[in-house]
Amino acid sequence: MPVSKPELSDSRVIAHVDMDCFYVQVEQRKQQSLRGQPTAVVQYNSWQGGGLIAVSYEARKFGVKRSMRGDEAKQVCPEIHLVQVPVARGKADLSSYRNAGSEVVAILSRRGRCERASIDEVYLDLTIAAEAMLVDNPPECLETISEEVVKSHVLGLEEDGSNAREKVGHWLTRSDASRRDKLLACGAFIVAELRLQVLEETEFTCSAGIAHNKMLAKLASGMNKPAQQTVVPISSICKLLGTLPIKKMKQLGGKLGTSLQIDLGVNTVGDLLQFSEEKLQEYYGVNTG
Ligand code: TTP
Repeated sequence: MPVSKPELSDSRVIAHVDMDCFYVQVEQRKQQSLRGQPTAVVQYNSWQGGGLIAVSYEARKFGVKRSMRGDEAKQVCPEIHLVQVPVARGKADLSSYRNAGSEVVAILSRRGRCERASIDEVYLDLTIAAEAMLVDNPPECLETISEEVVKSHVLGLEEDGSNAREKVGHWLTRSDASRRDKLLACGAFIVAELRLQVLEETEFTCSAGIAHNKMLAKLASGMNKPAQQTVVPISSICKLLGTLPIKKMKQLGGKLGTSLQIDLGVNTVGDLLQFSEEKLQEYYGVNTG
């Protein structure tokens, strides 16, 4: 079900959940001896060892990258296990990955509406669940908080130093926080619980971003991988977007983004904010501007 229409609520709580090195995890579950081993899934075409399409985090430590072929990966990491993608009728058969993704969606949809964004990515609308938690079981009244929640990253909180978890724990349970931050904190609790359920029931780890909209949630889910989650409070947005390359913004990845870079010297969202709407309309017309 699409997660796109604004809710009646004053602010939505949206999570973007992205599985870690997904095809590898599916193959590691089929073949348990691969767990914890440097592993990659390669395309069915075996030329030069096949192109890598998914690389485990253990293999990434050796410098193995998705752009490599199997032979090259073996050079940088001789102990890597290469698993060929399943093949049916001469073509890659992705059904085991698709089904594994559906297992995860079934678990996530226990707490909110899910929109599957790709084979291993899901948007989750947690607005209703977070609002209910804030009324029935607010974070500030919890006696204990799980390890998984305090391991969250909260953008804008200084994370260096030994007391990062204490700071996160404090941020999540502040009684004087704004309603929006409290809703995000509830979202963080719910997502941490869901990620643990996914791990217990499917053996898969995933990472997540928790924010007030889809774009920010997606941006955050990739910031701390694997098996971690990142929260985007409103107060962190200006800094986050200020340095964000415009090419990463939805609809600016193509020609328009290139024109902004070449013709206007705009490289980040912060640069773009220096231009008035009128100025951009002069360059690109009323609608696009
Ligand atoms: P991704 O989510 O891009 O990457 P990933 O899950 O392997 O790793 P990460 O932890 O960095 O998110 O892709 C999901 C799966 O889609 C991936 O496991 C394999 C498949 N895939 C392809 O088959 N071809 C591709 O070019 C890409 C990018 C992914």
